[in-house]
Amino acid sequence: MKKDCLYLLIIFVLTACGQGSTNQDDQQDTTIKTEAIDPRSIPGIDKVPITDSICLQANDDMHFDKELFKIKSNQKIVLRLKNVGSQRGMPMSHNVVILQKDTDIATFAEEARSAKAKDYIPSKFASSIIANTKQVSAGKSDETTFTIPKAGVYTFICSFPGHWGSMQGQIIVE
Ligand SMILES: [Cu+2]
Repeated sequence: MKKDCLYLLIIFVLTACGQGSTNQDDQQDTTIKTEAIDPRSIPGIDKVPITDSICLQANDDMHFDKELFKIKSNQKIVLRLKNVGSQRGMPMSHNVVILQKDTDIATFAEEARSAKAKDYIPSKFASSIIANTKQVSAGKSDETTFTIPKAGVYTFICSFPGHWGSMQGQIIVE
C-alpha cells in the first residue's frame, strides 16, 4: 500500500514537472521576439570595412543609399543623415533610428506612426533606441554620435510612417 502511494507521488511529480517545463517553453516563445542573427550569415559582410562614421543619404524613393555597416564595440561612432530628396512637389522627411537587438521592429514602427508630435520617436520605446537623428526634410541633414557596448547585429530604420519596410539596414558590431 505504501509503495503504491509512493509510485503515485512519483508519477504526480513527474507530470507536474513536465507541465511546468512546457509552460516555460511557451512563455519563452512569446518573450523572444527576434532571433539573434549570425553576422556571418549576412551576404557581402566580408567586404564591408570597419568604420567609425555611418553616413547615410535618404531619397524620395524611400531608400537609404547604404544598408550595411561594420563598427567596433565601445567606440564613439558618428551617425549622419542627409535627405537628398527633391525640395519640390511633396517633400518627404526621413530619420535614422538605431534599435536594440531584441526590438520588435514592426511593433516599434506601428508605435512610431502615432508619435508625430515627437518626430515619430515613440517615448514608450525609449529604451529600445540606441541613437536617432531628427526628421530631416529635403536638402537638410542631421548628425549625432553613439556607442554600442555589445557585439551583435543591430537594425536601423526610418521611423516616418510607412517608410521602415524599404528604409532599413544593419550595423554589425564586432
Ligand atoms: Cu523615411
